[in-house]
Amino acid sequence: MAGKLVPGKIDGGLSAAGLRFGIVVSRFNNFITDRLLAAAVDALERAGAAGADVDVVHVPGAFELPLAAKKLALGGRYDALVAIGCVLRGATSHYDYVCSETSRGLQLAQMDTGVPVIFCVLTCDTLEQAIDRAGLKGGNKGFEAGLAAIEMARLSQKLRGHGPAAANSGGTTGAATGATSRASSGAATGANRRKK
Ligand code: INI
Repeated sequence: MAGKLVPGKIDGGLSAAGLRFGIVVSRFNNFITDRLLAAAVDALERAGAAGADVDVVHVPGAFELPLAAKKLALGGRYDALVAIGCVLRGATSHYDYVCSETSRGLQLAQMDTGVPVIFCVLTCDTLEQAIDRAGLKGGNKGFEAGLAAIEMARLSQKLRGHGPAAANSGGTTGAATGATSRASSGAATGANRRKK
């Protein structure tokens, strides 16, 4: 019998149809962030997202991304968010503060709200490194971020049925709850479920 156990597999798909996305993008270094944004939108569109279901919000710099992302997440409209920025190292320690607070704030935004926030903030020593990651040598991190947003949105829909609250709510066992959740189509979006 040992070795016959096949674990249940839970993962997010890559269909964006019916999902809602918010993209927060910084104007600072917009030569780079515009390219990341275009690629993120391209990824969502190719995966089936509708134009009316994707909103883009601009902020001054990377440091402002977390607050805007958290406000969008709290609004309950979006299944996932993408935060886009580009921080380039300068001669002072300013870079370190902007990088650490931006990443920390974006992580807090998703952990506090439960809405996935994809980290698409380039932190580079040189402009050349950033250009490479915004469509040249290193591919485009914006496209990767768009795909990550779709996957995390879908995964979040599935995991909603796997938490302690779900296991305790219907008097069913965790396993039964999980099986029900796995069998569901996932058609109802997170945004719809969160609506009061
Ligand atoms: N913001 C960026 O997005 N990238 C940078 O490289 C950057 N640098 O180097 O200063 C930057 N600074 C601005 C910062 O994000 C805030 O907008 C500003 O401090 C106002 O709060």
